Amino acid sequence: GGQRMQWWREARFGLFIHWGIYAVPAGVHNGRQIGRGGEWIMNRGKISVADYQQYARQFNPTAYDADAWVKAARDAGMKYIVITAKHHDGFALFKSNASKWNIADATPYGKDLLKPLAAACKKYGLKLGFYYSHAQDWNNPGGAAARKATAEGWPNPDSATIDAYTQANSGHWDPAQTTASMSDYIDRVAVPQVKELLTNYGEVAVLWWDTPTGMTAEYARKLQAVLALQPGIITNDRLKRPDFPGDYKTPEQKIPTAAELDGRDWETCMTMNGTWGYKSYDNRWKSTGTLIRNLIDIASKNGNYLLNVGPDATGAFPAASIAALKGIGQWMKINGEA
Ligand code: FUL
Repeated sequence: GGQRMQWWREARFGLFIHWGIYAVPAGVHNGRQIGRGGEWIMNRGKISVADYQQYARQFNPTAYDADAWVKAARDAGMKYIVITAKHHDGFALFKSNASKWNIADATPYGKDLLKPLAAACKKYGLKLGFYYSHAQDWNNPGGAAARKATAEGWPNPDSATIDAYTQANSGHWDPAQTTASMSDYIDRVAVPQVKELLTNYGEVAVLWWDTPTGMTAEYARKLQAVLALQPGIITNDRLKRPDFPGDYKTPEQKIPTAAELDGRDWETCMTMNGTWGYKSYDNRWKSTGTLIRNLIDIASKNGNYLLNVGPDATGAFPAASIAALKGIGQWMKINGEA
């Protein structure tokens, strides 16, 4: 859809936000640093459902200021925001009637986090998109669980050993995860939650699916049908591969070379340090100069740059992320943008 894609093609620069319960352990479980993305801690650390849900009792982001977040993005020259409405841990940042594992029902904070963000996006004129982990869900029974082989081999050296139980149960590590079928999970959790997201927050510009583990064409069709609730919405290419290509491709943590481009729209998503979800000890920050050069490289090849911030459990952006956004904004001003 050329018309639907127009704003996105002009946007060039957006803010990705990975935020959820994983910001509480912040990369450390039982005194052990768990490797790779902080948002994968439950899976990599094989944390039981009951233990992981304990962390929700400490998720009380009273410093959350949606207005300040969106203003920081706007001042950096960003035109849209994509936030993890639900990541692989299945936790919903919104009030949901399809699962109690959500911000309003499972945390002391007790209220929806996406409504203020939608209001701030409207105020500052940014488009709002929702990331939704439609297949993987490690808390709602029946959701899929991926165990990816890595360059270092199988199992991932960062994770606990893949034991016989996990081998025999499609990557799950806790019997609580398998008390429903994936089909039930799609019908009872994923489809109703996507309906909630596309009904309760005004205009939703992007649905950002992720990791199609265990997806069938039937599940994909059910989810795709819900998009009719937002006639102008666009989607990425991660609903199910390769038969549901969506509107644009999503190279992750890398910028395609000119030779790799194939005429399809694309968006590089990238972290500012080494993790999507907040980790207390990840200090591998890219310099502001690198981020600006990445943006130039991407824009020159007609792509978009979706740059990530992982807020902490209080609701604050890491100081280094705030500084980087400011630095990019200064460059934008000098160079006639924003
Ligand atoms: C990946 C996910 O598994 C990561 O946690 C992150 O959300 C990234 C953007 O996509 O596939």
